[in-house]
Order: sequence, then structure tokens, then C-alpha cells
Amino acid sequence: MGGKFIVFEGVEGCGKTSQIQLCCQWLESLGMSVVMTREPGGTELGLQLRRLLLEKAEDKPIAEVTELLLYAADRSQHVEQELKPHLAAGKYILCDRYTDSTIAYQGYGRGLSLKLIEQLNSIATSGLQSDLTIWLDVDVEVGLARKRLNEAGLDRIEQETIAFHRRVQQGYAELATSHPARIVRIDGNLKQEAVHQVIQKIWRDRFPS
Ligand code: Z5A
Repeated sequence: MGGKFIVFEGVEGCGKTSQIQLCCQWLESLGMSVVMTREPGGTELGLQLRRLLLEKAEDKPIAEVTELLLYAADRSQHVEQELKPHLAAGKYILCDRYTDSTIAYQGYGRGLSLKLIEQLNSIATSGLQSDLTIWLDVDVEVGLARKRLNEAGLDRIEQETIAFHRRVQQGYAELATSHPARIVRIDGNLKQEAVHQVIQKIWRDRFPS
């Protein structure tokens, strides 16, 4: 495949979406062809799954394994319909969340089997891994405070306890330790422009051409 697949990860409010936009503007200014996408919700089917996954439905809770399977279904469709064709066409893909989110949220956060999640990730991606994953490491309280400041209400997952979000954060820390070549940690507590400058430097080191 000719393109590059770059994933942005982190806890709520870490700044992924803002950094993907800044990165896209920067790469396009250099004449590159860039695709921005996200999980869940990178396809039409995925948008419907995203709504089911994130809407607040206190009276109809989603079972944990059902939630896991819905994220896997979203990913499988995304890989086949969007990621593989764009990579084959030589595009640079900036993706908001991917397989590490499932390990961090459903594995470390919910406590589901990491082995089962690895198997599902492998099926859903048919082995497609990112060329680079940027983990924006922000303090859980800082990230949640950013979201509370800017949005009317928190979604189903954001409403989880602080302990849940700390386990998710721990998941990212352990993933970064286990995959040092693929995952790069950036201090997400820095100002937006400072984070963007670090991303530019990492990009130039990784993809010099
Ligand atoms: N999920 C899962 O459980 N399992 C899975 O496999 C997958 C996902 C794929 C949807 O994700 C949910 O799905 C997510 C995990 C779960 N949990 N929740 N909720 P999402 O990525 O769509 O939603 P999110 O995590 O809440 O991200 P977000 O809303 O897109 O936020 P963000 O990308 O991290 O940050 P942002 O939008 O760029 O910034 C948030 C605010 O902070 C905004 O007002 C910015 O202006 C501000 N901001 C950003 N950067 C800074 C800095 N550096 N300083 C100060 N303020 C900043």
C-alpha cells in the first residue's frame, strides 16, 4: 500500500480532533493529499453505530460484550470501505482512534479479556496496523474539564467514573511501553500550538520524504 496511516489516541479531551485538523492543514499546505476519518463513525454504517454507542440511554444499557462487538463491526466496515482503498491510492490518513482505543476502553476500562480484544481487532482490521500512533497524554481531570467547559452534556462513555478513565489512561501507558516503535507519546497538557509543533517534528523524523 502506498499511503501512510496515522492514528491519534488518548482519553477524552486530550485534543485529538484539534490536532488532526491542524495536522491536516499543515500537510495540505505542503501539497499532500490527506484524508481525515474517525472511529466510531468513519462510514455511513459507522455513523449509525456511533449514535447507538454514544447516546445516553440510562433505561437501556448496552451490555459490555455487545459494545465491544459494535466497535469491532464499525472498524471492520471502516477498514474495508475507507482505510484500505485510501492507502492503496497513496493517501495520508489521519484517523481519530483505532484499535488501541478498544484495548484501553473495553480492555483496561471495562475489564474485558485483552486476548479476546486482540482477536477481534485482528479480525476487524485483517492485520492493518497504523504506521504511527500519536498518543496525546493528558491528565484525566484536565481532559474531562476541557470537555465540560465546551459542551452541553457528556456522552455515555464520558459519564463513566474517574476510576474508569484512569484505567483507560493506564491502558494507553502500557500500550506505549509495549509498542515503542509504533506509539509515540506527546504531552497533551501543553498548549495546542506547542503540541502541533511536536507533531510536526515527529512527522519529519518519521517520514523524511
Ligand atoms: N471508544 C471506545 O470505547 N472504544 C473504541 O474502540 C473506540 C472508541 C474506537 C468516542 O470517541 C468515544 O468512543 C470515546 C471512546 C469510545 N469515549 N467517549 N466519550 P471520540 O473520539 O469521538 O470522543 P472523545 O474522546 O470524547 O474525543 P473528542 O470529543 O473528539 O475530544 P478530543 O478529540 O480528545 O479533543 P478536542 O475535541 O480536540 O478538544 C476538546 C476541547 O479541548 C476543545 O474545546 C478544544 O478546544 C480543547 N483543547 C484541545 N487541545 C487543547 C489544549 N492543548 N489546551 C487546551 N484546550 C485544548
